Amino acid sequence: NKQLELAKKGTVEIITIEELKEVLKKKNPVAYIGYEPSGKIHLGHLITIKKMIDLQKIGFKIKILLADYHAYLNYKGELDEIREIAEYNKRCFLAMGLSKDTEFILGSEFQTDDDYVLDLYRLAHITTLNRAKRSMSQIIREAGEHKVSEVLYPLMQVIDMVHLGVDVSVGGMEQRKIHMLARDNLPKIGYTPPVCIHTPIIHGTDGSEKMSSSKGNFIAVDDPPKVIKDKIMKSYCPAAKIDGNPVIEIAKYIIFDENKKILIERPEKYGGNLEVNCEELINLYSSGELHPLDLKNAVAKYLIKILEPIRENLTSKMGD
Ligand code: IYR
Repeated sequence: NKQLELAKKGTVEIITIEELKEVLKKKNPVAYIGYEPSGKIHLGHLITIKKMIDLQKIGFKIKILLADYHAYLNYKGELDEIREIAEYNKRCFLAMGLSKDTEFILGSEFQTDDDYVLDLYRLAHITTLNRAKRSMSQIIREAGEHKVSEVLYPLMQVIDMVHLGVDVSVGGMEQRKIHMLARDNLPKIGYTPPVCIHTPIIHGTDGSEKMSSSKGNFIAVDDPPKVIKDKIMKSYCPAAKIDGNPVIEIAKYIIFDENKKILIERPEKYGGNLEVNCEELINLYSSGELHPLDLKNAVAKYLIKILEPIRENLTSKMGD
């Protein structure tokens, strides 16, 4: 089945495939993803938006939640600043190629509705503090003392799924524990949880756990070519190492998502040019036959090409 193949492409896991098959039979299935508005939209966001575009292509209606209250609860700033950033994020997401009928929703448009809040209390009633806290381990902003907002956040994310009427919820692997909380606890308050699709997380250019706008270890979708090249050249990229190597991840999740094969240009004395698919690249690199510098040059070249239309879109629409 072509639809299912496209839905699966590049994902880490789908919970569950059987349920997804059922959802695909529906007339107007809905898929959603939420983002805390962020000053920089980077390759981590791009991986998930590309998945939303895949789902859009196979007939899903797409809802993008600009989670302003969530960002506020996670100490990302004051509400008015966050909403301004949300506007910019919406332009970035559209520039990445989502179609015009994508629906953008601010969390604050519905997250204080009476029935939303009542469901939040019902979920709070049955969810242990421990589980709510654990679900935030990869999402919470590093801070000193733990605040109640930390447990409000995941409960709201779970209630979002039912109040936005979604069949599928998409997120990076860091969202997994919140999704599992939804899968386990929504049925206890009378709701059917959505199918969960998880995409890979990309490491920061410094090799740290994830690319994050607050850590300055990202490549933004609107970085100019020179900046992209510079950031790739300075990226953590240990020879012969695949795991946790952000340059390899960019190749695997972004470049090979759009190209079957890539051309690696090398001087004759270092072995000359190579044309490789993803598997071949990974084999060559892990055997040490491909030097980090040659890998970086190729990745920078292709990444610049992929990001160019997004940047063009954004800058030409400036001031609209
Ligand atoms: N937890 C997400 C933001 C978020 C996602 C969904 I899906 C929501 O319903 C609400 C918030 C993040 O880490 O950015």
